[in-house]
Amino acid sequence: MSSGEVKLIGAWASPFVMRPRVALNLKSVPYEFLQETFGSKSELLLKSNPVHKKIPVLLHADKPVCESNIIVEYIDETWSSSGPSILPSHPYDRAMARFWAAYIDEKWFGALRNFLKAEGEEEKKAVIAQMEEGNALLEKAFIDCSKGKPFFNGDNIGYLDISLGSFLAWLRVTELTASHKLLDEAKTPSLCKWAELFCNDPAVKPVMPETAKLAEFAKKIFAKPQA
Ligand SMILES: N[C@@H](CCC(=O)N[C@@H](CS)C(=O)NCC(=O)O)C(=O)O
Repeated sequence: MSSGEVKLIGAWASPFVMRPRVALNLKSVPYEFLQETFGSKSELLLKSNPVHKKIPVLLHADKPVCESNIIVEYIDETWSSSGPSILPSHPYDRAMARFWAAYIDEKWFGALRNFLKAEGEEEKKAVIAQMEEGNALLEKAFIDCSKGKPFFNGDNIGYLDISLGSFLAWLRVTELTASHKLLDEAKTPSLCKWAELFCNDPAVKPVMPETAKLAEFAKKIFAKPQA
């Protein structure tokens, strides 16, 4: 079932929505991008993802698929003969990619989010330590997974590249807001090199939010209500 209309419910600024967008680009699948308005949820979203009510949702011939990493796997399997393989071919490498993708969402992103919310120097220092610890783990994971190649997945962008790379724009905005480098060339040289290659990839560039535009958006959504 690889034919049928493809639609993606999402929003340009969402790191989770970026994942299926990169995957669809890698597979050269045309799709209609149905953007949600920040702060409200469309009827279509509520009907398509009644459990979590979150974006992204992929609609393939009107059938919904939810959760960004699951959507990326679905795209890889559905359009398996088009473009490079997104999941690694060896079961062990696939297991490692899924392990680190879960770590990124459950732990690493949690620290990044806490950094944006942290108040006071002590709280900020604690989150920076958490982030540095996470980055060091991911630097080592990159060296192990990439086996000397430019991406986690080898020669091409794959599952884990998409999983981590989707947060790079928000990472930059966080660095800008905090005037603190979170991905440091001296501490994580391989990740820094990888990040540059990822951002410049033709499947990524058109869907990577512009830092200044995202910073403006972040200001709006994190603005504290006036007392
Ligand atoms: N685990 C989900 C997370 C998706 C998610 O958090 N999406 C956010 C946008 S970045 C959302 O829809 N938030 C609305 C809400 O929480 O109600 C995934 O990977 O798709």
